Amino acid sequence: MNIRRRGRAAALIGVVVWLATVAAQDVLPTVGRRTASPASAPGIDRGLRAGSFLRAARPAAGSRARGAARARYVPGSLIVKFRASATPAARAALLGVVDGRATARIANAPFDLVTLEAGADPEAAAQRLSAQPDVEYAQARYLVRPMAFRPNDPLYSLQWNYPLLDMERAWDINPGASSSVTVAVLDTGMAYTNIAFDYTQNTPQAIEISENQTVVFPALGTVHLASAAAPDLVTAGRIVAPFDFIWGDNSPVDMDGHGTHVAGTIGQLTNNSVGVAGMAFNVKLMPVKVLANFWDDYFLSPFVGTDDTVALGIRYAADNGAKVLNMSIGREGPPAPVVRDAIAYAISKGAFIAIAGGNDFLDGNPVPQFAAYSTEFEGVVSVGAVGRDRQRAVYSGTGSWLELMAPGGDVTRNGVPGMILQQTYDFDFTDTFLNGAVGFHAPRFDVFEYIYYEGTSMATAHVSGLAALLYQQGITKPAAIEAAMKRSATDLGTTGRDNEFGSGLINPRAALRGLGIFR
Ligand SMILES: [Ca+2]
Ligand SMILES: [Ca+2]
Ligand SMILES: [Ca+2]
Repeated sequence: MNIRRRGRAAALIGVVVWLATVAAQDVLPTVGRRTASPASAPGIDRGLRAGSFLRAARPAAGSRARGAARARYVPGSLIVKFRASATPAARAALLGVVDGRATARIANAPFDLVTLEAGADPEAAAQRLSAQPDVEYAQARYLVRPMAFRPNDPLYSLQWNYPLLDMERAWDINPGASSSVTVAVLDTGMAYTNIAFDYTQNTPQAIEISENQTVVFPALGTVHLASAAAPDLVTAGRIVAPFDFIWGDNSPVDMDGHGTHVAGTIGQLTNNSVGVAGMAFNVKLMPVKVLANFWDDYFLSPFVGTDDTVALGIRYAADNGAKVLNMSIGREGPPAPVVRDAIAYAISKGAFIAIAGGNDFLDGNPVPQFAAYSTEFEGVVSVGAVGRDRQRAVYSGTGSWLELMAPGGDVTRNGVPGMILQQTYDFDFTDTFLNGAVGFHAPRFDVFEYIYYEGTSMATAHVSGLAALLYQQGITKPAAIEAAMKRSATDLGTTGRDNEFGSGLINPRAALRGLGIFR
């Protein structure tokens, strides 16, 4: 019997997936998975998580028709530019054409403002004046509004994390980066394609599902597991160079949901009238699976997620053109020189790396690997989490290694709506092991929902998204990206850099506007 310890935290709360410690590394299994069919049916989108989680009862503020019932122009007034040849007498005569009462010349402006009789239609009056030979143009005084990009995604109003970062005005400067930028997501995989595998397990498996709790799960035999692309994440051309360092092939199917949730915050399809929004919604995504979770363990994946798989993933991503690497992963314990080496390599290849700062503040606040390396490298940033009140999330680790903050959510202070909403698997269909051996059955990886997670994992995804925006804007050196983020960050806590908030909360708009200084 094969006993594996798992570092998985509560399924509902997408805390950092700590690397599992392996009791004994197994030889490559003769069972495992094999491709059953290249494609399965498209994913099923079950919408916002129901039950104990917040329902989408309120209409999304962003779905209201913008400006529908609002005045389009200032009543009773017009803008007119008279031709230079028009005499004062001619100008006065023209007022009569529109029942105008007076004109006012604006200092240093080549046009006049004409006051109309109350109730006059400025558009009709403008049309009449424009037809006059002494008038170059006439128009109503149309109201101008901020062009802040507000995504039409129906659940956007539940994503407090983007307004907290002033993303609507940041997207005005750079709307979601572009497909020229690839972000690698080193995680539990990603729901990136429609594919099915046969998995075989003929032996009961003893698996530690939480600390000091090991359950013997019955053998499922050979099962046909359908996986699907997350409907609000994947579109044609979105995915590049997927690879799986847990199964040793190029099918990094997410068998957990964490990686898919993280990928959503980085690049969820946005303004597509579906679901939620993401930070850098035009980037390409590279799923790189470096972590195993329950189902990988149960079906005896050849690798389980250790420092070496992480190192391989980092090198692979850098070698295959990813310019931003998201590492919402970590562990506590001794340093990982093999990962440090890989980080240095990735930077030398021009890749920026964001690493989760760890969720164990309340559990002794250990130094998180691999975030601890961030202060050694310009171009690697460690990320802590704030809630919607900008306070440090209670779980978010602190220390001299901490560099920047981003929204990660805090259920303890702000409730479930204070967590980070994204699309990933409906865990009712994946976590059939939650009740132990009772009711244990094969999972489905093709049923999706919008669900709240919290953690420095979620915070890290925002930093990766901002890195992609900066890269596309022309700040391409990893060190320059880090410098731009730090110099533009909003200081929190005690004045200046501190161990609780690092350099502060990322400020995407300010970072994007800092071009030229940091380029
Ligand atoms: Ca969407
Ligand atoms: Ca750094
Ligand atoms: Ca501070």
